[in-house]
Amino acid sequence: MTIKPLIILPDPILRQISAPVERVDAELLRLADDMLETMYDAPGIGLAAIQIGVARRLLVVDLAREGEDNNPQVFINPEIVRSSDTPSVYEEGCLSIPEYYAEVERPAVVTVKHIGRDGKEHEVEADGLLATCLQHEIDHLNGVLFIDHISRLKREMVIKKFTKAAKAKPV
Ligand code: K1U
Ligand code: ZN
Repeated sequence: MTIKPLIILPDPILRQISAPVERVDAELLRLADDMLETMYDAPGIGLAAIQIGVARRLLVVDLAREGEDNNPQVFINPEIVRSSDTPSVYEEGCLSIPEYYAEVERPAVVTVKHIGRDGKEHEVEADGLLATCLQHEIDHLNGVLFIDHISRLKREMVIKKFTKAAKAKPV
C-alpha cells in the first residue's frame, strides 16, 4: 500500500467530475487500499479518489475512534437515494483544505446505494457523522467542496489564502 500526495485547494483537479467505476478488479482494490493508507496517514475519517488525483467514483471512510480497531469502508459508485428533511449541522474539515473548519448544514440521515469491495450492490442508511462524511465525500466526486456550502465571503477568503500559499510554495 502506498501513501499518495493529497491534492490541495486551489488545484482545479478538485473541481473535476469523477467517472463511474466500470469494473471492481485488483487494480481498483489496490487504489482503495492506497486511499485508506493515505487517509490514515493524514489523518482523516474519509477520502475521495479525486483527492489523490484519480477521477473515479470511489471513496473510503473509517469512523473508528482512537483505541478502536480500524473499520475501513469502501464505497464504489455511491449514490444518495434518500435524504431526510431534518437537517444536521457539523463543523467539517477537508484534507484538501488543511486546517480550515466551518459549520455545514446537510440532511441528517441519508441512504446511500453503492458497490462494496465484494463487487456487490449494497444500501446503507447513515446518520450522525457517517451521514455527514458520506455527503462530504460524494460532493468531492461531483467537484463540490464543503466551502461551497458556506457564505460567498468566507469561501472567497479561504480560496484567496490557499491561492497565495500555493504561489509562495517552491516547485
Ligand atoms: O474528505 C476529506 O477531506 C476528509 C475529511 C472528511 C470529513 C471530516 C469532517 C466532516 C466531514 C467530512 C476529514 O477527514 S478532515 C479530518 C478530520 O475530520 C479528522 C481527522 C482526525 C481525526 C478525526 C477527524
Ligand atoms: Zn474533503
